[in-house]
Amino acid sequence: CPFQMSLEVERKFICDADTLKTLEELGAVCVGQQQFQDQYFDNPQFDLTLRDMWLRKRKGCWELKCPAEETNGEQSRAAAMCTRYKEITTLHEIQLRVAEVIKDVCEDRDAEKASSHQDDSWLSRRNLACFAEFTTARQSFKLEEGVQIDLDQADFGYHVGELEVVVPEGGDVQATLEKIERTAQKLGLTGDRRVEGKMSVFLKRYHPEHYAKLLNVHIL
Ligand code: V4E
Repeated sequence: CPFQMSLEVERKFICDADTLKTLEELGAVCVGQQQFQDQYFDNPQFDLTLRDMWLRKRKGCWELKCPAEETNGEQSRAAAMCTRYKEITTLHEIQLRVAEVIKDVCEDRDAEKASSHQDDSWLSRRNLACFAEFTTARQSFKLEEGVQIDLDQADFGYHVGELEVVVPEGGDVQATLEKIERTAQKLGLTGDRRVEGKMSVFLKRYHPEHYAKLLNVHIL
């Protein structure tokens, strides 16, 4: 498949009993419902996540989220409420990025040749194992063009909303932040602190030591 990389700008929000009602009143259109399982991978030293790199398998496909470099003019409050990550979905590119961080740990030099999204043998070469696994029920809505609103219910008991915009290469990040801010205002989101994602809550609960380390280095 072709090399695919997109920039995802996201703002999470607290999702409560009134959220669905608000969306309905605003005329948001439900664009889908789905359930998916995420498996997140790292080595025993957590070399990826300690660099804010998130390798996961979702619906049979590999995805790697890496932090995006900040560009000028993004010090606004709107920017502070959002996260920006590059999402890479081409397996070969994912393997290259992972290899930059985790050097060979086993001798099987053929492990990455012609691997597919279904063939997981490349993981052992990098000593990668699943450290988090959970299922999400997601309802998606559209209100403003290009902004997806996801309401996620994770199976370990955490409910969170997300405003997400995918920015094409060379796209206007500042305009995207403003668009997300407008949507947030329409939804009446007044919080001025970032809301925790599913992974943050999962790690706090099931890997408290690693969670504490990520907090210390300001990754969570
Ligand atoms: C923890 C984390 C990442 C893993 C994916 O997290 P999240 O965006 O919560 O997943 P999800 O299911 O919403 O993915 P989507 O379907 O939108 O692709 S990627 C980056 N982080 C770190 C992080 C952070 N430091 N702060 C916040 C608010 N979110 C994520």
